[in-house]
Amino acid sequence: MNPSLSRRDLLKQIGIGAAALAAQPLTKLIAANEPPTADGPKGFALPPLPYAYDALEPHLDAQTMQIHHGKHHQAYVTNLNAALKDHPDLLAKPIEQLLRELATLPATVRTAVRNQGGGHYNHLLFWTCMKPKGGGEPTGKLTEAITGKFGSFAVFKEQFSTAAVKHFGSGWAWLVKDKDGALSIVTSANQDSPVSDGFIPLLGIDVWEHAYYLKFQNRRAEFVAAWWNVVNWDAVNLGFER
Ligand code: MN3
Repeated sequence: MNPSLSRRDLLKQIGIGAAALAAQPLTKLIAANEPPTADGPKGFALPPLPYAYDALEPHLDAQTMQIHHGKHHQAYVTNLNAALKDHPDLLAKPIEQLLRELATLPATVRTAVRNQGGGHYNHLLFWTCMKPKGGGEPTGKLTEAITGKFGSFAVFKEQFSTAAVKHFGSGWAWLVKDKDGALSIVTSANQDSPVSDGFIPLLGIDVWEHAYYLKFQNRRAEFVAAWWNVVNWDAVNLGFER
C-alpha cells in the first residue's frame, strides 16, 4: 500500500494524463478520510501521499497534512473535474499541459482550470517536494546552479524564505527554471502556477493559511523555517534535470 510517489513518478503521471492517473489506487489513508468523488474512468484523481500524514512531524503536523491533502487538494480535483465535465478532450490532457496552454483554453473553463487545475498541480508538486528526514542542502548540478545564481545556498534560502513570508495573502513561493535552465525565485497569487508563465517549477511552498494555521496560527515565518526541514532535495533535483 501507499507506493512511494517519487518526483519521477509524479512527472510520469503528469505526463501520461488524466486517464492513467484516475486508475491510481487510493490508499486506505485517503479512503478512511473521505472517498473521493472525482475518481472515475474520466478525469483527474488525487494520488495518495508518498508518506503517512504524520510522517513530517514534528515540523508539519498530521492534522494539517490530513486536511490539506484529503480536503483541500481533493476539492481542487473534484472542482476541476466538475468544471471540465463537458470537455472530455481537456479531461484527457495532462494537467501540466492544460496550465501551460491556459491562454488558449475556452473562456468558459479558463478560470476554473487556472484556480482548480492550478490547485491540483501545485499541490502535487508540494507533496513530492517534501519527505520525512528531509532538509539539508541539495547536491549535484542543482547545487552548482543555485550557487551560480544566488552566490550560495544560504543566500538562496534567505531570499526564498523572505519571498514566502512577505507574499501578501494566499499563494506560493517557488524556485523555478526557465526554458534556458536559468533559476529564479518567484511568487504566485492564489493557485496560479508558474507553469502558466512558461516556467518549470522545481520547489514550491504553499503559504495559504490552510497550510499552517492549525499549528502555527499567524506565524508564517515559523512555518517556513520548519518546512526547510522536510524539503526533498532528491525530488527537486529530478525536476531540475527534466
Ligand atoms: Mn494548499
